[in-house]
Amino acid sequence: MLHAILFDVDGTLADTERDGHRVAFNLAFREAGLDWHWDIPTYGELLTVTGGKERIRHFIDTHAPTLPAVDDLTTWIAGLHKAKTAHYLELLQRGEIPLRPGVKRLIDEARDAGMRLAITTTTTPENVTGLLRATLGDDSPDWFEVIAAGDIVPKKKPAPDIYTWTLEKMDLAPGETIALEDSANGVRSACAADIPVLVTINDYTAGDDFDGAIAVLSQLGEPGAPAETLAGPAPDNGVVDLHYLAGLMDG
Ligand code: XBP
Ligand code: MG
Repeated sequence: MLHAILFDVDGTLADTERDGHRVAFNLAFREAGLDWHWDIPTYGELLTVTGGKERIRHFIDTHAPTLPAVDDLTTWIAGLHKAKTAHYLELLQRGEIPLRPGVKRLIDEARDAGMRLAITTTTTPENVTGLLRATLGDDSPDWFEVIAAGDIVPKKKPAPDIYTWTLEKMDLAPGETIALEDSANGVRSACAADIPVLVTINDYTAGDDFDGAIAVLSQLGEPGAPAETLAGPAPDNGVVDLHYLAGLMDG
């Protein structure tokens, strides 16, 4: 029986990565006087590492970019990442990042039905509330019983920790929930927590391995603009709704 929907954020609620996070990272690099630039394909490769601070460190380790003399790399990365978050929040406030098709419709339907909602993401908490406020209104963060985000758990996706943390907070069993994800790391994280997972792909994740997901769709779909089903059961008329999600749970 489905009691709660657990939403990933980046790539799932909105296409935040290419025109949001990536742009914000580059603005922070320039501001810090670094000659680093993450173009679209490079950022796609870096996305295999979740978490912005972890991604910067991975870039340093793998690309050996010019680095200023710093006392403590961890502290320096944290400062650079803080500047990136400020730029990202500005992009959100300018309304530059819309929700993906079907997201608002499904959230509205779920709220009307009294379904419990949560956010389960590796991104920084302010980024979640910023996106929700900019797209769904000031009170929308309160619609989510739990916003599990960022460094709340030490191990980010693909580790199961953020999902198990959410289940504990909500006092739910994995089989009473469904996760909505967009990436292989997200699917691995949800599956490792035994949570059924539905995937909506995007340009960066279309080639990912979604082994373990119950269904893979192009998007959640809207009446008249159906989602394409890439694996698993197809929703009626290409529109993901509560009836479809409940059916996925029944197998
Ligand atoms: C999202 C992430 C995040 C964002 C950047 O993954 O990996 O790191 O790219 O956000 P998911 P921060 O969609 O699986 O949650 O810079 O705030 O980490
Ligand atoms: Mg994601």
